[in-house]
This record gives sequence, structure tokens and C-alpha cells, in this order.
Amino acid sequence: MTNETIPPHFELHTNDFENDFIWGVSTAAYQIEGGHTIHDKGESIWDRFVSQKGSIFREQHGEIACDFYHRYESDIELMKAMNIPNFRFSLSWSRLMPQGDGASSQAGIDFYNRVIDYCLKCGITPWITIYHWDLPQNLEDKGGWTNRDIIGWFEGYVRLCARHFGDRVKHWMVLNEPMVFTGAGHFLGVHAPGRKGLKNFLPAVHHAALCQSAGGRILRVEVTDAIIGTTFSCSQITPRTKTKKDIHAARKADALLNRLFIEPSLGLGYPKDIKILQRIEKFQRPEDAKDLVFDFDFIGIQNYTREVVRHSYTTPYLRAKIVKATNRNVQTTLMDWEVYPPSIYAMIAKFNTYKNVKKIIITENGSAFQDSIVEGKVHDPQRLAYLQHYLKEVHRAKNEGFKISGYFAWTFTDNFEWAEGYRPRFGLVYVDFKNQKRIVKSSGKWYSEFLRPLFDQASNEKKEKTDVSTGFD
Ligand code: IFM
Repeated sequence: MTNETIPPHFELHTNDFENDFIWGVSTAAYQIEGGHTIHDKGESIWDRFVSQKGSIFREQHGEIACDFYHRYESDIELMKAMNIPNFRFSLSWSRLMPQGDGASSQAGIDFYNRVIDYCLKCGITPWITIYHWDLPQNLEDKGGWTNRDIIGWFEGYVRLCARHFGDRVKHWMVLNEPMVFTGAGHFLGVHAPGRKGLKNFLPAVHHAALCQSAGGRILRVEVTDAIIGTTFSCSQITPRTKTKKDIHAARKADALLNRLFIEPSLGLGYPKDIKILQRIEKFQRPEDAKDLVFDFDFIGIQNYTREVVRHSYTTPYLRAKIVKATNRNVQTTLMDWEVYPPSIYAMIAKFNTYKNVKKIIITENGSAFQDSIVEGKVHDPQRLAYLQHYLKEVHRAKNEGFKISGYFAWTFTDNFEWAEGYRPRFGLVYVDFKNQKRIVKSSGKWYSEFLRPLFDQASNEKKEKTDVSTGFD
């Protein structure tokens, strides 16, 4: 690692954060594992969705993805070589329970046992997300998230995960970004399972919110020393103008994008700012108000950008519309998301205001830019600058005394970016999908150097060596 990639003005070090600040990388099962039909794995909604023509960029799919199923050892070794102390990954429900309920798969359980054990062998702490969007297709066929029975199915799945892995895994997250899998998957139809409209969205929201807390309660009972969180997507919302109409539109977008799932879990109910949300009442039972609540040990927030919002007569239900970043003459990533570092600070500040949020962890943050291999190396100055500038904002929040206690970069290796396929590369490590070769990008090298003091400190403390080592230049 040379200093060439670090701007001279960048003076942040891990010791500027508290000693117990958590650093890591995040991934998700469908995006990296591949092995989609191996052993007795069942079909998931993403396995099905990618096979529907026109759903995914160039008809790409996650059948092989990063082949993490077979390459987990070398990937975890690389993580270790990059001084990354915490690895957040999700479990595939249909790998563990092929039909979603009923019988479990021993091959699936064995796979995650191997991953967990290898992390621990390498001195890396595993952080598990129970559900990152890949519902078993068999459950979808019965209505999936729109069917209230999902609560029972989900509880069975959480119990299985906790009982098999809870002896070694102490850090758990129940759901990944429920707003995205309900919004994109059940309202817009652009993600699996491709359902559309309020009739799907509202019950999916309510059942996901109930599963969020139910999952937390099961983990609390099954893994008594677990640290339990859940994760939310969030973006700073800026009204396009100072007119009343735009400000009102921005408030509604904020309620939908940032508050919809956190507030019921804190006992505040669903945000009242959006009339149509009141229709959730139709799916509510008297006991739900208290069942929606769970005392999470931490809240994971996932921030990438901000949204500028304007009033719009033509947008059904919401009357609010996002002004595309590409129409605003700002720097954007390959996702057409604005690069706007103060957004992460604003989101930490926002979640910090909830009295009952005990700790906040950034469980995802990252960027997709065009990468190319030049003389065997991937130099990615834009991703590096993004990472550094966002980290500065996290540090600002920390300095101001907010309850922020960790940061996970999205993501370790380039992977399958859902409907966008493999085009947007978010990884700190480049993957050549033709031969599965990994190349640590400049941003990954920088993150690794940034984290090195933690690694040195940990090795000094432990005075113990594992037999695993992988070099990268
Ligand atoms: O790739 C996704 C991830 O699965 C969930 N959060 C946002 C990431 C980037 O779009």
C-alpha cells in the first residue's frame, strides 16, 4: 500500500474513534453465494425473479455470483489480510429450510457452520442478518409477505438460525431494509417477487414490521447473550424549494423512506403524515400495537445518498416525487445516486433523536463507480474519496456525541446488484466474473491500511497467531 491514493488533507485514523468502535464489511447471501441449487437448497423469490425476462439488466442472475459458496475460505482469508475485524453476511432462508417452513437442510446448516467457524478461526467476528430479501418461493406461492402466516414461518426460521448458530454468533440483525423489499418488491414490482400496488405493499409492510419485532424476541430468548439489531435504509430528504408544497412533499417522503419501520418498533406507531398508511389499520389486530415493539440493542442504518423531493400532482397517493440526481447537475455514482456525504451525518443525527435508540451502527455505506483493470491493478479514486468523505461525516457525528458506534462498508467484493445485475460494482475488492479472480482496489487497500492499527492492537493483545495468512500487494 502506498500513500499515493490518500489525499494529503485526509487525517482520520481509527484512534480518532473510540476503541470499541466497530469496523467491518457487509454482504448478502443472494448477492455473493451462488450455489443456487446445490444440495437440497430450495428456490427463492430471487431465483424465480431473475428468470423472468426483462426483470434484470441483461438477464443476469445470482446462480454463481461471487461463488462465495465455494470460495468462502479464500474470501475470509482475504478479509483477514485486509485487517477487517467484522463480517456482516446474511443467511439464505431457502438454503436452510428449502420450503421455508418444515424440514431444515443439513447441508445448508453445515455450510453456514463452516463460514462461521472459519471467520472465528481467522479472528473475524461474524454478524448475521437473518433476512436479506430472498424469501423461499414456496412461501411466496402462499402469499409471502402479504400473508399474515409469514409471522409464524419467520419465527420458525429465526428459531432455527438461533439454535444452530447462536452458540458462536452473538451479533444479529433481523431484517435488511424492509422499506426496500416492501417498496421495490411489493409496490413498484422492480424487485422480487415483482408484486405491485397498495394491496400488496400495505400488508407486506405490516407483516414485515411484525416480523422485525417477533424475530428480535425469539433471538432474545434463544441466544441470551445476543446483541440484537435490525437495519433500515435511509436518506436525507431535501425539499426542492422552500415552498410549502415542496416542504410538505419532503415530509411525506421522509415518513415513507426513513420513519416507516423504526417508529412502530419504538412504540410510536406508523407515521401519520401519509394518509394512505392509515389503511394499514385494515391489517392490524388489537394485539399488534404492542407486538410491533422491540427493544433493539442497536439500530443499523444504511445510507448512500440524499433525495431531493418536490410536490407532484401526478404521483399517485404520495403527491411527492424524487428529483433525479442526474437532472440536478451533481456528482453521481453508477446508480445515479448523488454523492452527498453530509447525508450520513444527517441520518445519524436523525436516528439519534429517538430516545429509545440505544446505539446506531452504519451497517452499509458505499458506492458504485466504473472500474477497470490497468496492469493488474484497479485504481478507484472516486470510491476512495467517497469512503473517506463519508467517514469524515461519521466522525463528525461521533465527535458531537451521537450514539454512533460502528461502520460497515458496502461491500467486500463486487457482487450481484439486484435488478441492476453486475454492472454497478460496489466492492472494495474487484471480481473478474469470468474467472472469479479477486483484485483489491485502491479503496480496499486504503481501508485495510486505515484498519491496520486495530489489527496490530488485537494481535498484541492476543499474542496469538492463526495459521492463515494471505498477502496482497
Ligand atoms: O446492494 C444493496 C444491498 O443489498 C442493500 N442495500 C443497498 C445496497 C446497494 O444498492
